[in-house]
Amino acid sequence: MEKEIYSLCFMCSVRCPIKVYVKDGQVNFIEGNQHVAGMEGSLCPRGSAGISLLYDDERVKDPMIRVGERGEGHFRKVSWDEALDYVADKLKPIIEEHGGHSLVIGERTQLATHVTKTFLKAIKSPNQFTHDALCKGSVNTACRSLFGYTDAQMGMDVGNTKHLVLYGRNIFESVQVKEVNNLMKAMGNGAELTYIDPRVTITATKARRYWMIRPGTDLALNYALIHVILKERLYDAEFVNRWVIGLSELQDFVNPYTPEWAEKETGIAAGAMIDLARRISKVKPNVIFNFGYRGANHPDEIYFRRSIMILNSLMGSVESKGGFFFKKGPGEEGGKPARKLTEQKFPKIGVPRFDKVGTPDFPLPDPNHGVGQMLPNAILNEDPYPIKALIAFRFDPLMSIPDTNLTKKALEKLDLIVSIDINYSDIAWYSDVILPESTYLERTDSIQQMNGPKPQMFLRRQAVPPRYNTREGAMILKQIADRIGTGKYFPYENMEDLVSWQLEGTGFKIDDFDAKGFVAYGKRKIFWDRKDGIKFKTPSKKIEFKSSLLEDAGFESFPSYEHMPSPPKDHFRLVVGRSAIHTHVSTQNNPYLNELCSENTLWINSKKAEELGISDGDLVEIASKVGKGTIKAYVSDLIHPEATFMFHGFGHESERATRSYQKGVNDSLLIENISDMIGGSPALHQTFVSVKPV
Ligand SMILES: Nc1nc2c(c(=O)[nH]1)N[C@H]1C(S)=C(S)[C@@H](COP(=O)(O)OP(=O)(O)OC[C@H]3O[C@@H](n4cnc5c(=O)[nH]c(N)nc54)[C@H](O)[C@@H]3O)O[C@H]1N2
Ligand SMILES: Nc1nc2c(c(=O)[nH]1)N[C@H]1C(S)=C(S)[C@@H](COP(=O)(O)OP(=O)(O)OC[C@H]3O[C@@H](n4cnc5c(=O)[nH]c(N)nc54)[C@H](O)[C@@H]3O)O[C@H]1N2
Ligand code: SF4
Ligand SMILES: [Mo]
Repeated sequence: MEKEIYSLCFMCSVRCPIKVYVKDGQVNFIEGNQHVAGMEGSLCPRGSAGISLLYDDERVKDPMIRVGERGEGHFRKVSWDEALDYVADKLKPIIEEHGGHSLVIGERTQLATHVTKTFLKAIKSPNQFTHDALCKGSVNTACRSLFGYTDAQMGMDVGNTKHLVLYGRNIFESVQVKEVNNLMKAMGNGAELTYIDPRVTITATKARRYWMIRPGTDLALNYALIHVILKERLYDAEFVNRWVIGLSELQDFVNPYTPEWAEKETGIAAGAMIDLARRISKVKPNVIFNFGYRGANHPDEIYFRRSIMILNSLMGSVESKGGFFFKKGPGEEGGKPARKLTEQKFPKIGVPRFDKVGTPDFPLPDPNHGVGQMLPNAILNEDPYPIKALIAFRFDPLMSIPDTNLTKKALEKLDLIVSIDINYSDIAWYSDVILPESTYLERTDSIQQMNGPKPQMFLRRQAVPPRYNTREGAMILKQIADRIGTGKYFPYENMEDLVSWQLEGTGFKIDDFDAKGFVAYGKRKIFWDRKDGIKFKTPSKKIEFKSSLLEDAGFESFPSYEHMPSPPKDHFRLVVGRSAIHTHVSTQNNPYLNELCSENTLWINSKKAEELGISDGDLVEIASKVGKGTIKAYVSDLIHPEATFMFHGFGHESERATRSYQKGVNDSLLIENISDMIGGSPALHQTFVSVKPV
């Protein structure tokens, strides 16, 4: 028997639309959904390795309860009832004695996020956090400070752009399939690519212009670009006059930041910056300065992300073809979005979040996501109150929060740690209870509301039944809620029920997704009128260069640039990033992907390596203030002498994941837990490390 099912990939959280081919109950092929523009049937290597995840016999097959000490890795296989009863019996007294807020749930934003939030709201806990701040918290805050929208509410029309500037946004390795295809289409039509990175990535090799910037100095570069654009009046005057507040303040501010000044800071020739400003302004407004995710990550990151979006605003590339746009929801077509469990009425929550987001101590990060890297110190200092339990749901705090030793010390204090995972991740290995989720090919999930130029809804559909004794996350949380007395907030018995409940009032039914894997509210692409129709959500209804969000909270809109120090002698600035073959910390044990890339190496500039007596392939010791490790050196001219680079996600400690166990080094062991305390991102590239031969 053969069948074809439209679904959503989850080898990473981009959730590309896919088509799954099933023969005699086995998945034998997965490809991109041909009906979705930009997918063109393609998948990235990780998406294609979904089959290898499904058939991996090292994933968690049954609910497990720890028997030895935490981290020893001794577990007892138990039934679902026993595991769920165990968790509920531990949680009930914790909630009674310390309040619902003593439970934190950390998750990667996902389709079940509305279920997680509901679980916590029902017990009066504000303490759900997502990966968002760890990934791009300051991008989110920067966008809200300028436009009143989060970055997630904005999109980029890459396929029609004429010039794309990327600050370490390594599109051809840190992949989103549609974006890669759209960029290739645009480049085929003559679009120009400018790429800036202290390291030569694959994206660098495809760019028309590549600058090996001194690490951490992108903000200086941007101030110089703004300087030239304003001085030479290269901006879109009509757009700026209509929509921008604070142009003259910006003009005064960037006056001292000349290209010659920036050359000294960045190492990029002044003439090259002037040339870029002139060239790009010729094709405005069909240009994009990409606000990115990672790249330069420092305590002043919010100002860097703001500078990128200020450049776009000066180019008028907001709500323009080949520029940025605001994602349009079903309301624009007279439709209704899928319902979420969070729309129910809940008891009032009377305490601040564990990370203090939304209080005067940490006013600006997005409270819908929180700031995960605050968790270790919140637990250790019992500030603002004691935290007793953690559920890690598709999130690994040991590898994804900087300073693993600190995180471990904090987790030791907890009375209960539960993981909802598919793999023996490091956090699963360290947990008291592991509740195994079915993989994305084995489960139906909540609706994906996809706003964009065309509002749509997508559905992840079960392609094959679970191979092992696993369940869907939304069912697992409901079954715990049933046991702690909050089951009434979960009005479903299975995933089809939940999806049907979500679709009520939208005019669509679950079967409507059969034909193409998605439903659309309308046919047209919606762009607002750039002259008069853009609905900015700032208090002034304009683009706020001079930001009320920042200034009302006591921060400056334009603080002076602070020089980025070079590392001390024999030290480097540690910078990290993703491999094209792996997803963060999730896929290192995947049989196919492990075969392609099983460990990380440490990139070191050839001249520096020679000074230190290090040759390519040598084992070296890398050490920071907070940790150290041993790793193979990759000696090359392709990296700036001040930087040393490694892929994130390696160096797993979980012995049950035998292919990834102790392969390479975990970057979180080395990186200090420092944050941008305005925007919310971790300053992942603020740590200096020493490197020496072993
Ligand atoms: N040191 C350091 N820290 C970082 C970064 C860095 O570069 N360096 N990058 C940051 C960024 S950009 C991000 S986005 C975050 C990502 O942080 P995470 O979300 O923690 O990373 P992932 O690898 O996406 O997923 C983590 C867990 O999800 C599990 N998982 C995968 N699929 C499923 C599933 O279907 N169901 C369930 N229940 N579990 C599943 C995996 O086994 C893994 O344990 O990390 C951030 N933290
Ligand atoms: N294959 C793959 N693709 C992914 C993911 C994945 O895990 N694997 N994850 C997805 C997610 S959640 C995210 S957030 C994105 C991340 O996508 P990107 O933001 O492209 O992230 P990274 O791979 O971390 O690449 C960061 C780059 O910044 C460079 N860099 C370091 N310091 C500086 C600096 O000071 N200035 C500049 N200009 N560059 C610097 C690094 O050398 C590195 O090449 O990728 C997404 N796509
Ligand atoms: S980018 Fe790759 S791994 Fe991520 S969802 Fe798309 S196909 Fe899957
Ligand atoms: Mo991310």
